[in-house]
Amino acid sequence: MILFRPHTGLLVCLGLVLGCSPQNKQEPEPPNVLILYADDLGYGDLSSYGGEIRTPHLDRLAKEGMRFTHAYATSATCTPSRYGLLTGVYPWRESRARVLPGNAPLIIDPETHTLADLFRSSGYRTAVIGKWHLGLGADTLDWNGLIRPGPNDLGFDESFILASTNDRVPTVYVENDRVFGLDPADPLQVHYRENFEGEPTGAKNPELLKLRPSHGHDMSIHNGISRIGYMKGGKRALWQDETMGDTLLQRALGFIKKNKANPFFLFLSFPQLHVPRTPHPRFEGVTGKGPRGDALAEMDAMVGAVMDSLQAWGLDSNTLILFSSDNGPVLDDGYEDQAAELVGTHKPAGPYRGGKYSLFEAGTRVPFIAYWKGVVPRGQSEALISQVDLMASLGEVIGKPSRPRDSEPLGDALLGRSHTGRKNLILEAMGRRAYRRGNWALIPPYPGAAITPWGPDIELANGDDYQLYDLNSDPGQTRNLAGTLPDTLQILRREYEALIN
Ligand code: NG6
Ligand code: CA
Repeated sequence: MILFRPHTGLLVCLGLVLGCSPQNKQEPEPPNVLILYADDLGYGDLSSYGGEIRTPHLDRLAKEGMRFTHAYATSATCTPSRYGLLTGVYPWRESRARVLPGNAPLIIDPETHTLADLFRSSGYRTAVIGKWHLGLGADTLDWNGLIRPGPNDLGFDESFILASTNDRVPTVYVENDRVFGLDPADPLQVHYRENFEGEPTGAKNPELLKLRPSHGHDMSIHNGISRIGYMKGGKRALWQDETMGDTLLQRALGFIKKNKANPFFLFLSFPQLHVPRTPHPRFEGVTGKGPRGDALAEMDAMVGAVMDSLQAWGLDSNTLILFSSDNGPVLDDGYEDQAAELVGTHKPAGPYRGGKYSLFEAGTRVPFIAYWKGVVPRGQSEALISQVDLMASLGEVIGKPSRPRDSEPLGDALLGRSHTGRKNLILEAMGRRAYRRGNWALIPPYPGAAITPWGPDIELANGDDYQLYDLNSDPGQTRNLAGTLPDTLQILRREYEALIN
């Protein structure tokens, strides 16, 4: 049971946590909510989750807040995970929720009640800053005009976003439905099948590259890095990869500062650790693990700067911070940045098998931290929770009930007051699904390659037969019990079929 309930849009007694009795109506403000969302960060990447790279700021959140060990992204890739997080609906219900090209239309219907709508309708100012990757515009999209629908049609009052990913064109920021910094005299053109005449590409002009692709990523070149897709023009608007962290941090702090005196919801969606990994030069070499490690150090420093500012502005005891990642880890995701060569004994996936793209645990089992000074107790929670639950759960926390189709109200678990999570969960990876219930992981048979047929060498969990794993005794999913436990297999299959149909 959540302890909050709304009164004229605000909250009532925090009960035991603040030491007041239910009769004693001390009335704290509803929390600001900050979702810090990493890209391609694995379960084992943070030092607080066993990693070797120093992440002191995120570790502080984990140590002083609730560190979840059984939390999941809804998918093993980005677009579907973000879809699940923002809508509270499993992404496998939406056929367009797959890794999108940079010129794809928006895949969330503006009529949908989103996480941002939830906050906005409760009187919060809302913003998304950073990676978007849910599509923009409708069928025809002119990058030189108003780019709608977009985040501002989905409940965000403000947006400053990467149009798609940092490895896809166009390499520009979009601020409130317009390409940021665009010179109308130099229009921006984007195409995903054909190059524009006379424009260099990574494939034809490797001499122009400072970072070489290892697979794909050999089309238009910007800043010495070739990307996915073709673009032309818009020169003044093109971002600088190395200052992206600083730019986004500055935007995030600006938004928070502006809203110091009123409730706010910020979805700060980091481009880090996605390829191309281009940390600012002041982070180059700090981890000894190459750009992937250094990008993580940079993101951690950004989190530190946000925390410091919250404290300086007196907002740290009034802000719920949630940190997680959109999918599991990948080393070589398309550029020769030495991620695999330099990883050493650091285990980005922790004890889990697979990685980004995989139906094995490492695809979707991600770090998840809840921090709210003075409210969320310190500790560790084994509650089973998915990012799809954030809508219903945060609805409880701010006293605004909301029940999208797949979102479970786990507000008490989210705030560390209960360690009971959901009973079961459907996971998704590149159009395939798996079932998780308690300690059981069920993976239906899928034809196809065992290992990513392109570069990253990740086990996808495809196979001819059902796979059944006991994650308690075998977190690394090495012993398939489907043959030895036919009754359990039957029961789980039936549950799974009922849930997906
Ligand atoms: C893949 C890209 C990969 C990454 C991924 C999306 C190639 C060969 N690989 O298609 O580099 O961009 O899409 O990542 O192009 S995600 O985190 O946004 O889902
Ligand atoms: Ca991702």
